[in-house]
Amino acid sequence: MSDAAKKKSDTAIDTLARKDQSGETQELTDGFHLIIDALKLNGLTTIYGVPGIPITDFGRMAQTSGIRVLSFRHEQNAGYAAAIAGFLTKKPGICLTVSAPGFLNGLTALAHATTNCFPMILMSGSSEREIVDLQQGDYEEMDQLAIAKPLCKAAYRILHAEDIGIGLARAIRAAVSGRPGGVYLDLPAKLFGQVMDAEAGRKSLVEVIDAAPAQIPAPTAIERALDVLKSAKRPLIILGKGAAYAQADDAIKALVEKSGMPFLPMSMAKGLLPDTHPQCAGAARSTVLRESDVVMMIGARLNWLLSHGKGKNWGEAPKKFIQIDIEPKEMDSNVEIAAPVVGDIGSCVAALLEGMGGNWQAPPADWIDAVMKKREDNVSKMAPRLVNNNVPMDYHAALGVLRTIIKERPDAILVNEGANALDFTRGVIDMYKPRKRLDVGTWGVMGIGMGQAIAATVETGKPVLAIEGDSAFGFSGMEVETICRYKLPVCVVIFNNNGIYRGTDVNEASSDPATTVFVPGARYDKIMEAFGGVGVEATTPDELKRAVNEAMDSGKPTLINAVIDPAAGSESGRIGNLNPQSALKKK
Ligand code: OXT
Ligand code: ADP
Ligand code: MG
Repeated sequence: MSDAAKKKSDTAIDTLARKDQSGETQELTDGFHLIIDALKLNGLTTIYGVPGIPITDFGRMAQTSGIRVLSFRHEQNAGYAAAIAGFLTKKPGICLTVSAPGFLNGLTALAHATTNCFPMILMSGSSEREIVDLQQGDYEEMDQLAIAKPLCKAAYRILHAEDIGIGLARAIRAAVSGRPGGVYLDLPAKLFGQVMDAEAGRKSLVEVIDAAPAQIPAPTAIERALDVLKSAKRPLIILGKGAAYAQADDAIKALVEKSGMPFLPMSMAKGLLPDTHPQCAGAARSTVLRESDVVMMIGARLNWLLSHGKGKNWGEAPKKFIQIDIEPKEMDSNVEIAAPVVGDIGSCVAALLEGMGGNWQAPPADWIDAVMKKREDNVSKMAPRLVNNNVPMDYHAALGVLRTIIKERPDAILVNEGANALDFTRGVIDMYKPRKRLDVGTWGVMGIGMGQAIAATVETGKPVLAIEGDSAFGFSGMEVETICRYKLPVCVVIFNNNGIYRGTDVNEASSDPATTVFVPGARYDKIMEAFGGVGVEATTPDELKRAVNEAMDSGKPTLINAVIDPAAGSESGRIGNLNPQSALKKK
């Protein structure tokens, strides 16, 4: 028997028994158990969700059968957890919701997963097809499949118990193969209770073989890319979160080091090589974008985060782009790509390394010197700001101590959202290891915080430090109860500046507060205490340092309300230029 066949026949499916007409006992299974067995067979052993009709019993049975089921307070947070679980593990993260409203709550996260190229499966219970299709007003009636379709990579509905194996196999393949993304799986209530012969059920399950097959680049594409690289006088490598996702860490490090080229990590690619690496150009960002002549993108898109590869941020110098991506349609999406390399990053990087041979010429010294000089200038400009004693604290004072804590604990996972709270943290806190920085991603979405924090520790066993703007935290704040309930080693630091961007806006027109301000002096730490966690208020860098170190040492759920000067931030952080009013002012 092959290993796969053995695993399948060993799958301990919970069965029911009934006597047939001749008095023989027949072993039976049902939809509930077949879904559980199909998940386990494919190594999907964690579910993030919210219970309710028609999936409550399914959650209970899954938990009984050894699947870890984490119940959240809101499906969107469970969805963000599943999405980041996909990023961290390269397996689809599973989110489980009830019908219509629960499904819709999960849908934002599914769209986010698709946008960010994270594999995820949203499994939602749904109402009776016959009633939904005739629009007769069923409980939570909604044509969920039709609604999900445009927001994900693929959407499937399973109507019959015998199709569960195939249905789940299709969902897994769609989520992880090629460019990863979100998949919707519609599970009508009636499916769960459908009964079938246990042996036939067992045989109907599918263990997906080679779910994300290697995609080997064409040798001509590799040659072309190497020719362009060789012609470079001022080369740059940009590492994106696709490179972090690919888990080809050693090969990427070898390529960067062999090339001798400066590299710029996108936000979630920080740490793929340490930010302190001599070739890291993170602190010379504008210089390398503006001055480079050849740019090799590895798992990064030329979208808004890279000014679409054109315009003033990219300077006057003509540029040639090499792009490594698994998605052929990504090429030429914004500017011409001189050397497209289509394939999976592991295979592409390995082929490039081989093609570079033993004596690759390092880039001209004047280019490396110019980049390093800019980097050192920026680093030394920032240094004094990180040790200031302003009262109340500004972002830099608070981040100065958190930066040291991450340096001392490079295995901890940093979750980060907000505007100023995001942008300053990204710049100040160096990362040392791959996939340790998780944040708002391609959409800049607020609300990923607690879901990501929960999944990050559940999936990796590592402690989490979540640095949150006070507004950002509010989108998922109720999940601190979830963190306490599951006793997770998560330390949340809220940069509390009394509002969105700043806490200083005033509404001159009425007694209502301005639209961007919150209750001044709010004590977010008390929320954590309400659920048995540790709450601390920190007004100085020393207090902050002590509280975070204690939390990281103890592993106890902790929330620190770090009081930040309400005037310290700026509108929209570093992307204020995207506000329409700011564009108008420029005209
Ligand atoms: O080279 P130069 O000289 O230019 O310098 C650069 C680097 O070289 C240098 N640097 C360094 N110097 C020294 N040392 C080191 N180590 C170093 N590293 C870098 O620093 C500069 C800057 O570098 P950076 O940051 O790399 O470069 P830059 O130019 O900023 O990069 C451009 C971008 C675009 C790549 C970058 O800015 C980026 O990644 N931005 C992401 C921005 C983003 O996604 N923001 C979130 C969305 S904002 C807004 O939409 C918000 N909302 C609305 C909303 C959202 N989003 N979602 C939902 C569901 N609903 C509503 C809301 C409600 S934010 C928000 C809440 C905000 O309030 P909070 O209370 O939460 O937060 P606070 O603002 O704190 O109050
Ligand atoms: P960033 O925001 O960090 O710039 P993006 O999300 O824009 O990153 O880009 C990630 C890119 O990585 C996507 O275009 C995606 O197709 C690609 N990608 C993801 N996984 C792989 C992989 N294993 N091999 C090749 N490309 C990948
Ligand atoms: Mg704020």
